[in-house]
Amino acid sequence: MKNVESQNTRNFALIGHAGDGKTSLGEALLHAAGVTHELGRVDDGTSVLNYLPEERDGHIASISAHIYGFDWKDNHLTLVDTPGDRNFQGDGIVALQALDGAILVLSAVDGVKAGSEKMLATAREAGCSVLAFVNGVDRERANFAAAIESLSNLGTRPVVVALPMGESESLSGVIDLLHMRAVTRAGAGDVPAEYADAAASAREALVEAVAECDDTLLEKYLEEGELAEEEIVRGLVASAKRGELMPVLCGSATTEVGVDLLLRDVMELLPSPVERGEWPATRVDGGEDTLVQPAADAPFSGVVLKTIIDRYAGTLSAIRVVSGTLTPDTSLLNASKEEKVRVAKLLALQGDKYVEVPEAGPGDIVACAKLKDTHTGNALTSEKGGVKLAELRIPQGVISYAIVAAEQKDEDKVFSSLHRLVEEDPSLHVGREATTGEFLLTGMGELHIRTTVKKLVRMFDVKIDLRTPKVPYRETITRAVQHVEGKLKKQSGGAGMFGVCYLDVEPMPRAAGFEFQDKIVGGAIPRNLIPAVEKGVIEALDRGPLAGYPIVDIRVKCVDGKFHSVDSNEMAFKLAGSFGMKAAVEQAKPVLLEPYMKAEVAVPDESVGDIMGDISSRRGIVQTTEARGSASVVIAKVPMSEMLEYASTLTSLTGGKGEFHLEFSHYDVVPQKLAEKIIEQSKANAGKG
Ligand SMILES: Nc1nc2c(ncn2[C@@H]2O[C@H](COP(=O)(O)OP(=O)(O)OP(=O)(O)O)[C@@H](O)[C@H]2O)c(=O)[nH]1
Ligand SMILES: [Mg+2]
Repeated sequence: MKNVESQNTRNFALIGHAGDGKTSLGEALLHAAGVTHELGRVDDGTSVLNYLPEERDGHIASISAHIYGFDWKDNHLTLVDTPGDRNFQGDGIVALQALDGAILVLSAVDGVKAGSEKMLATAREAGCSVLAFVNGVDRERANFAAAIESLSNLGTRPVVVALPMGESESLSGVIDLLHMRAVTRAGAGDVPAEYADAAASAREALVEAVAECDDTLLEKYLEEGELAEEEIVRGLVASAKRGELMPVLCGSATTEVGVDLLLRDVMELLPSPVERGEWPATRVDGGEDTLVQPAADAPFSGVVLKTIIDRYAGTLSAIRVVSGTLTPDTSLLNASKEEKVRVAKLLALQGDKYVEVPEAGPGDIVACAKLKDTHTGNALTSEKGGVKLAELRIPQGVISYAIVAAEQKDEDKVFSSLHRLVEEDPSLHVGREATTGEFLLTGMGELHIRTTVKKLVRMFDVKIDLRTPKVPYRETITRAVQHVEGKLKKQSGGAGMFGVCYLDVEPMPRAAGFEFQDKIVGGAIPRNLIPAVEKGVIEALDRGPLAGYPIVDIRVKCVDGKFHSVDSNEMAFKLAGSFGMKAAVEQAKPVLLEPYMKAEVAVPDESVGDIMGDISSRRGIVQTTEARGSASVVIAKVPMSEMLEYASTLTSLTGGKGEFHLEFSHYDVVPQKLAEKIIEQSKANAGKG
């Protein structure tokens, strides 16, 4: 890694829909920069970016964000190739927040497709400038104009900076509209006469768009009818940073058309860490808000954008340096954990290879091995004069499976191995659902979970079985009741126990949770024993009367009570609280609640009717349908219990052309008939257990 000025550093991600050619484009950029001698190809397993075994055999797709730092001329660039499939977007969403730019890769055949918006939205929130690259212009049925059109639904104005010369098999190069040159495999030259008109009008549209985003430039443009090259570039960089314009390039990753120009425009149009500017933080000493400048001589600060478990190197934390200069063998503070960590070597990341480097400055991305207790998203800083940057946001998993070790003897190993994988992939979560007692593996989708199971076998030689999880039902009350007695009286022989409380309960709105109010006046229950009543109430809420699920959305008021100066104690009032609560809920017409998911189902137009019909048959309510790129997206609220095995239904309804995404929406009352069944079932299970 060259020791370059921050001005000559670029950090960017490749984002976009699955299979549109992000990894291939990454390979083409590495080849164009002279980093790889042969063009790496995803299809024959020679890609240096898709290096995991899961990315190379059978189903070829990236399953993790991969980082590659490289030098080109006097510049240092780090590209992060992210997977397009929502199942695997977790660590890309985190990494993106630590970068300065993104290239949205889209297919020249179908344009922008549903599924790209999440990453695009993350890039924008993170303040990244976004370029678009229309890829696959060499493909049959490529349609550049339609692809540009599809970009205009993204809340920004696409502006073409590279025009394709030819389309499909006749694609021979691109025209660089910023410098009005034709770039082909033979090199750069004059724009051929046959493209002169098209190039001139595209250039005019470009200059006009730039001028319209800047009053000073607009004035000059209106007066002189043209802008200087330097002004166009400056205007374009600024409006792309604000998200007003999206510069669009094009070409083909696999035939390497338009890639040299892309490399140059990454340098020209994406911001350097210096242009990206300051980062908000708080001072470690004192805690005041501050802004961190990306200066090499400032105290060190950085964020962990990815964790890699390497078979030889151990756990590696990839760090984006925000300010200061990091050198080997130093101590740092993990500001998120308030713990000291020791940095040994600094490693530049080149896919699955690591190269030692002597230092890293603002904008550089380097990895350090074995930083104690340090996780993806954490903020690190120097021990003296340190600042705490905002931690990176970790996406929440949306689908859970119950897991059991395939062989009982492996039980401990299953959990320790899973925890290693969770370290590497922050969108995975392992936990126990208290109400059902099951261990749940939660991730971004079914494929994410199934791939994790395969990785467990490959990396740790342990097998787990996946089961459909039990639905986490809840219970609640539907009417208020007053003055319900909870009484404990034990006065026969030995020390007595005495406590009485009176409770009012009332329903609260959905998702309001639980509230306890102390309304005791005149010391009917001594102050110090009221928390015991609350404890008892909370314990009783744990198991509802219908089917043993937790009770939610309830307000409980302790309004009166009785006590005995000798026999009353904490235990007595806790039990009284618990008895009172049970009695009150029984009287307050309890009902069963079930979780609803927000489902987004993206399908070809012709399948929309089938999807809507199927969703209604699952007790779902379709809210809207909308067009996203070439797909139609059906948005609905559906009970979780009905969506546990939706993936196979969707495949059969759409011939494999559908995609769906679920996330928790809300709880609602289970219809009477169904509730009876669930209650019966739970009684039967309780009988068995
Ligand atoms: N003809 C043609 N094929 C391409 C081009 N770019 C990629 N491909 C092919 O498209 C397929 C998918 O390419 P990838 O580079 O793996 O796509 P990706 O966007 O990284 O996919 P995910 O990692 O799954 O999101 C491969 O078979 C590539 O060879 C292109 O410009 N032209
Ligand atoms: Mg890929």
